[in-house]
Order: sequence, then structure tokens, then C-alpha cells
Amino acid sequence: MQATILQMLREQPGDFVSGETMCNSLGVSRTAIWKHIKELQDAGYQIEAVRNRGYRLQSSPDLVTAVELRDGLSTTLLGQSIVYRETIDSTNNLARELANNGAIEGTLVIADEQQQGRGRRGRDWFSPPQSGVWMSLILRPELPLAHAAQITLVTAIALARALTRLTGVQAGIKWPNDILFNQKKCCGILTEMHAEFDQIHHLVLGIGINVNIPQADFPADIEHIATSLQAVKGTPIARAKVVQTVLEELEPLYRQYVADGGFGTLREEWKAHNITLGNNIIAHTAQGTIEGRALDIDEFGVLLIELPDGAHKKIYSADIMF
Ligand code: BT5
Repeated sequence: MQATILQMLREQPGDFVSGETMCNSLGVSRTAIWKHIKELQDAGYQIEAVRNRGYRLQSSPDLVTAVELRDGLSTTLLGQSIVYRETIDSTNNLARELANNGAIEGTLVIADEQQQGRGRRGRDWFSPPQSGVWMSLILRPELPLAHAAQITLVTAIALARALTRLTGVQAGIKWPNDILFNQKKCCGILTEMHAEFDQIHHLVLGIGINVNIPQADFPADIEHIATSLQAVKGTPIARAKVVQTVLEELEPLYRQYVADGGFGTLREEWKAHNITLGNNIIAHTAQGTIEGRALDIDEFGVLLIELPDGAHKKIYSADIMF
């Protein structure tokens, strides 16, 4: 109901929408309309109410509530169900719980703030309130287990496209899960999965994007390696717009990945956005540290590096430095 009221107000920018018009199109009483307007005002929307004229939207807060995200979202799978929390430990945790309880594919879990946002291998992910996109998607691709990890690379393409579009500055993919601007990390992906036998039961695709974080607000340990969309673009960006743009870029790529049975047909586009290949790199893997030149990725998203003695080595998972 609130989403529809908001939509009606936004369809008449700068103009009043009469209480009567709202009552008629929503089929509810004037008191009910007023109650919803009051709730929107309490949430931070500035809505002017004038007797005999109606309601006029003056400004909207930068929210990532379901009401904001739905307004103008054009996807048909991702974000059809939205679960919003003001604060949470980690959106990946709630998404996993919902997935285990049968949540539909495409369910989006999003929070204004994470108390225990996490990266890979138990690392922390800085997730302050009102300034980032901290979200997780529940996916149920019918693919063999071996293809699950490739969703991270598919998502990286969508993010590179979306973040470039939003800032007007070229974003680059650092294998496997980082999106960078000018060597600094703006976004990370954390894919977690639940599988039985050889079949994926569900994937939880966690995405963290620094949106309106001033450079000086990053903690000292990441200040020199992190950046935000605002720092890159020079002006703040509405977080709901960031979410919508990412979902709209990801949906067709995700459908292609499922239809084609893997990441192979998207490999060339990944390479076009990547900033890893061609560099001399240090790869920290669970088995140890490897140094060499990043040559290519194969159709499974595995990184191929050339060692100093000319031999080739495949790397399945690592932290890369160059
Ligand atoms: C990642 O891990 O890059 C995955 C980040 C995923 C975050 C999302 S937010 C929604 C969902 N819910 C969660 O709890 N997580 C996901 P990794 O490659 O391991 O990088 C972690 C490292 O990045 C840390 O050790 C820091 O050095 C650095 N870091 C932490 N917070 C950062 C931030 N906000 N921006 C840039 N770098 C950060």
C-alpha cells in the first residue's frame, strides 16, 4: 500500500495528489491513507499535507526498504521477494536460514547495517549504516556442483557493468570476487552454498558495495585499499538505485549462465572487464603462496598462471596481489 502511495506521489512530481484520488484508486478510507502517509513521514519522507489539495512529495530519504526498492524495479526474478532489516549480523546468515525454509529463488535479503558482515575465510566486512548496499540473493540454479563457484564471476560482470554505469568511471574485476576503481576495492562478493550429492540445493550470493562512504570514514586498516562509489563519482548516489541497477544487470546474465550450463559463454565479457590477467601476481592459496604471471581463465573460471620456470599452474581459489 505504501509503495503504491509513493508511486502515485512520484508520478506527479511537484504536484498535489488529492486524498480522494488515492482513496478511489486504492479502495480504502481517508483515515487509512493518512495513516500510511504518517508512516512514510516517520520513515523520513517529506510529504506536505494541505487541506482540500492533498499530498505532495517534497523529498525522499536514501533508504533500501522494500518500498523503495520495488519502485521502478524492472526484474522478473531477482528481488521479487524482499526482506529488509535495519540492522542484522550478516545478510548471508538470514538468507541461508530463509533458503533452508523454502524461500523462493531470487529472494533478496538486505540490511541498512551489518554488525558482523563477513568476507571470505572468516574475514570482516566493514558494513556501516546508511551508506552501503549489504545484500544477499537466494539462487537455486539447476546446475552440477562443479559450476557453483562460477556464479561469483558472473556476478562480477554484472557489478562491473552496473558500477561503471552508475559512476561513469570504468570499474575493473579482480579475480575472483573484487570490483575495483583505480586499484581500490569498492565491492566484494561472498558466495556460499548448500549442496546435496552433486546438485546445488541453493546458493547465497552476498554482495557488499560501498556507496556513500566518505574516504575518511573507512577504518585505518582498509582506508588505503578501499573506496566508495561516492568517492569515485564525487557525488552521493541513491542506494536503491544501486540495488536496482545491479539486479537489472545480473538477471539476464544469471539466466544465461543457467541456460548455458555454466560461465563459458560469458568468459570473453569477463576478460574485457578484468584487471588481473597479464599482471605478475602473488596468489595466497590454502596450499601456500605462488608467484607468477596471470595468463588466462578457463571456461570454469579457473585462473591459469605461468610460473617463473615457464610451467603452467591452475588456481581454483586464492587472494591475489599485484
Ligand atoms: C569479500 O571478502 O570481499 C566479500 C565481501 C562480501 C560482503 C557482503 S555484504 C552482504 C553479505 N553479507 C556478509 O556478511 N557478507 C556479504 P574478501 O575477499 O575476503 O575481502 C575481505 C577483505 O576486504 C577484508 O579482510 C578487508 O581487508 C577488506 N574489507 C573489509 N571491508 C571492506 C569494505 N567495506 N570495503 C573494501 N574492503 C573491505
